[in-house]
Amino acid sequence: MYQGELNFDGLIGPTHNYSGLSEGNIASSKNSKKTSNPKKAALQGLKKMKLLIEMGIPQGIFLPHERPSLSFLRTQGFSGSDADIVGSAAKISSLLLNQSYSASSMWAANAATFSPSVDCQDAIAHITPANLFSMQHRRIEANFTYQQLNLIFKSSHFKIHKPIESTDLMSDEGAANHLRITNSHLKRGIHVFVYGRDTSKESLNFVARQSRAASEYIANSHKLDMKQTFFLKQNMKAINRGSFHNDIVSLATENVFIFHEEAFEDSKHKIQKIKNSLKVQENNFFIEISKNDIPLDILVNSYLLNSQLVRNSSGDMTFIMPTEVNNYSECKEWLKWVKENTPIKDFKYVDIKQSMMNGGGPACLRFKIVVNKDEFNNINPNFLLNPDLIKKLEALINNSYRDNLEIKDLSDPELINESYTILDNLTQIFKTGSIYSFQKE
Ligand code: SUG
Repeated sequence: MYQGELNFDGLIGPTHNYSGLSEGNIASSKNSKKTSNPKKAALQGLKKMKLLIEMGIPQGIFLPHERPSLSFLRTQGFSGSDADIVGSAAKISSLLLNQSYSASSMWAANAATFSPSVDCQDAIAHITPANLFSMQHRRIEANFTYQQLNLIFKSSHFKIHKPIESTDLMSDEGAANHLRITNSHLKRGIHVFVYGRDTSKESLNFVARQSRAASEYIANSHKLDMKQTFFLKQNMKAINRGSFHNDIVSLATENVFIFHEEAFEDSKHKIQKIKNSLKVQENNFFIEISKNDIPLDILVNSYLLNSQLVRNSSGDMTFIMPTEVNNYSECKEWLKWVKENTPIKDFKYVDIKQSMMNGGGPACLRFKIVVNKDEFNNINPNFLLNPDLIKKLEALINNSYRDNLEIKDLSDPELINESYTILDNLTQIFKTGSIYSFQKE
């Protein structure tokens, strides 16, 4: 019987590719049109999940979404057989075709926002799927995410909300812009929602994806205590330098909150307000990274803070970072200081380069929740990794995923069936019945 932190990672789907769809995401633009390796990507993701299990932290998994999304292409005016739809999209709009093929549901931190029952006034855990309004290729994730959350979390113990109705002013990117600080996972905590904009007009080079109104809507519908809930604005400089989500410049686990000096607007004042609201002051570690120690650009390029910080079995904390962090002496210097001065004593590095090349680090790949024993028992066990499931997934990935996918391959009609066959196999492994639309037709 388990209680505490539990992560759901998105299983990387067979159409993982680099088509440069995310403006403002530096890695996605830089690697646009490069050849991807879906097999390597999925195995790298799975290896990270196995690491968490080895550390005694149970690991959940989300299935990939149906890609290509022919229903999306149909809404864009394409019709006929599956091959006709892809064929005419390839001729008329490669952008729409690429959007329909994106494997972006792997970044589960953008799947939804979670509030643990201990913090909600109705004592039930709340989950709201993100509408991902800002990016067309991600907006099409919301409905399937909602369906999948309902398959995994029993309604007696978890309230799954519908995604917020998509409008420009209600744009929501999920847990990537939400932090929770608490003395221990199952004690009451405070919530920090980080938004990019509060009007539709901001003078930015890139879109500010999270709107304040959406964050407020979630805090209210999750029945959080507003005295323990804060709304912080992202610093425009951070967005302009490539921090398209806040989880690239700050993170929090239990009593440790790490943030860059330039992560938030009006930072000193806002952080002081959060500190003042904490009931037990002395046990908290508010760690500010100064721009002199690590400039914003290095923080964004290294993805140092897009890491998983977890309580380990010895009671200290383990920091699970992307291997890219090793390329930056500034990060290594700062990590030395961290080890000497904070509860973070153990460092682990994961190779998830295939995801990193699209701007997704360790923290992007997981949806973090906190459950008590009763709630843990009300999660569908078919979605929790175990040695047998790992073996089956590794076999499927090794036997059926491509190790080379170029953008031009997305117009190959063979890829439609190939992808759907893999998804069909996954539904058999996970015993879900028919959940994809191609299985229902
Ligand atoms: O939304 N990349 C994702 C990366 C998401 C990272 N998530 C967090 N920071 N939590 C995004 O920008 C790239 C897709 C492409 O270019 O094909 C992409 O969608």
